[in-house]
Amino acid sequence: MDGPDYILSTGELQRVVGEIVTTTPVTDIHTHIYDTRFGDLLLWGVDELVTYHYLIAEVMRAEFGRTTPEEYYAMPKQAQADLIWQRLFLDNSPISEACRGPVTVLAALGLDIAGRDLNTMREYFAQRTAEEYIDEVFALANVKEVVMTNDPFDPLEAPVWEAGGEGDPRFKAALRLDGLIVRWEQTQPALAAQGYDMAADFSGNTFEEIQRFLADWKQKMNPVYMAVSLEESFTFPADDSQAKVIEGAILPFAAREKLPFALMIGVKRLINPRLKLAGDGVGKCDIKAVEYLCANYQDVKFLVTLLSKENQHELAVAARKFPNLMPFGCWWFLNDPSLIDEMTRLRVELLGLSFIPQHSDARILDQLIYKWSHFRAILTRILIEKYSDIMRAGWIPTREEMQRDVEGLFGRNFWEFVK
Ligand code: FIX
Ligand code: ZN
Repeated sequence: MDGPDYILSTGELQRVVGEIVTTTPVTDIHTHIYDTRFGDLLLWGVDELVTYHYLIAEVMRAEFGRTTPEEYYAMPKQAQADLIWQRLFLDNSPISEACRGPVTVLAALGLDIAGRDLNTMREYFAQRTAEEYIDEVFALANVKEVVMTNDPFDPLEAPVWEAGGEGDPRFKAALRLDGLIVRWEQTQPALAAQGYDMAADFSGNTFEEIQRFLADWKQKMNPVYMAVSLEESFTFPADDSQAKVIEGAILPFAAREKLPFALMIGVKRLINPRLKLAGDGVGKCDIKAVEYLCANYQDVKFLVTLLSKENQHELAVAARKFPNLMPFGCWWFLNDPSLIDEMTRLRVELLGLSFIPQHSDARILDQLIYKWSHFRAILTRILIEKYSDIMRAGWIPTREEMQRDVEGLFGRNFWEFVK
């Protein structure tokens, strides 16, 4: 009978870790992609890939003094892509992470990136349907399933949920509540008009009625968690409307329904409004709000990702204190190789394997390919180093143990946390 498959040499370790990380499918716990029943909300193809809002911010720098944001946004989509391709890929080498992404994707699809001709690449996408391209991208990215960002206040998305029906089982729902929590003053009148007995000042049955709204949308979406993006200025407890909605309705609902609550904190919304979706900035948040929530609501499970590099060490330390706190991902402005490397090492050293190392935040389907291949390369290097450290002391990991570890990072930690 075969004994354990011990890893006995550095070369073998490098090969085996690389194989495991490459071949283990991923659950991507936060994205902005959709299954095909949501129609045009699903973005895919080279023109969407190249006009991703990260690249809009970068082309506005290259175009400073030549093209204004208003002029850019007035262009047709293909003209926007042509401008970005010319300025960020042809006039300058595409070495920023946001530029490198499309290069990785187009190469993975087998397209002629040496030719660098955008129109030739467009022909490839013109021949595909969304359904078959989803299969192709999920296979190339080795992604098993994704969690969407589902907004009950989105006029294009809400009717799809109201219509009911089954979606693609690879696409799980997340109930996104920025409209309720962050924009209470604008949203409350609309919900009252829908028949929810809610008052702007939270009097009467307002908190019960907010929970009825949550229950209605939990029924429609069957979400794996609730989520909100909060600015860097978020404090809790507090006397503002977002803290009241969270304390009076979200937390009791989360505890009663055993539905985790994802806190995404640190954005500075629209520091440059002219850039629209590309106009958000970042700020260090007050970790005391996260510590207070985890300490005082220990029957609620908090998935937490923070946007500022400066918050990462204190988030990992807080996670050591609160088992109901699950740090996840290298979010947005942190999704860059140097910061992913720093954050992931920090988390392994402080939390072992008890965290969720990455999510893609993909807004365009194709991005799954690069966001996961870039991350896998970094994780491989880190795991080789960490396994080597214990091997030098004589602790020899088996292949099965490493496979178990990576399956935890790539999905089991999430599913066990949210169940
Ligand atoms: O709040 C969020 O879900 C953010 O991820 C987005 O608003 C942001 O635009 C993004 O896509 C970052 O990657
Ligand atoms: Zn996001």
